Amino acid sequence: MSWLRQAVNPTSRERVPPGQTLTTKFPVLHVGDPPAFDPRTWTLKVVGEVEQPLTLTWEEVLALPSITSISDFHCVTSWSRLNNRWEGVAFQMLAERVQPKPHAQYVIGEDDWGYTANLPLEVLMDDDVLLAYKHDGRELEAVHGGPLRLVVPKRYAWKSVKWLRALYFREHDEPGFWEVRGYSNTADPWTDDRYSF
Ligand SMILES: Nc1nc2c(c(=O)[nH]1)N[C@H]1C(S)=C(S)[C@@H](COP(=O)(O)O)O[C@H]1N2
Ligand SMILES: [Mo]
Repeated sequence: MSWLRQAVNPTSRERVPPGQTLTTKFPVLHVGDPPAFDPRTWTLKVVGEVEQPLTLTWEEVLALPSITSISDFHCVTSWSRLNNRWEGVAFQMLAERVQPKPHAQYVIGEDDWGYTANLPLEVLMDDDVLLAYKHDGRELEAVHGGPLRLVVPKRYAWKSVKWLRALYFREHDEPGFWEVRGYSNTADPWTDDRYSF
């Protein structure tokens, strides 16, 4: 991999967690097929243990203030892609709108098909977490989760739900699609925290 080492600066090497290998490509990884997207009927539900539940249309999502965040992406199958430029809606801002109840400790993200991933609310409140509709300056492709995906850079990428349609705020934790299949609940790349057994 020496050619790749040369392509990145030393600081970048320090950004690769244990057991990960850098790629400059953008691999596509998911179960199933990208769902069809109809902007006239698509909605995003932000519901559960919140004071102000929200159902947003595609137009309403685009009308929200947007942020750009550059972050690294680590898949548990061992590839990492640095410096992804994500653009979309900050999770922090959405949380401010819906106002989580004090006992809301967890959030489950869900796609069109029922793929889910769970995270503590605290993890999602990081300022690099967003609901992205653009990647590296271009509209997010369907294969990468377009029209809208969750991006949680500090956790393995399976937590970054593509084709996001709902965020459920919960009092209790609820393991998601990969978590019930043996992947780690916490999924921290820096501690090589891949499996739960
Ligand atoms: N809805 C949904 N989101 C998903 C997945 C999936 O199967 N379905 N796979 C996850 C996994 S394992 C990874 S590594 C990333 C891959 O994102 P990418 O295909 O854009 O690289 O999406 C995550 N989000
Ligand atoms: Mo992954």
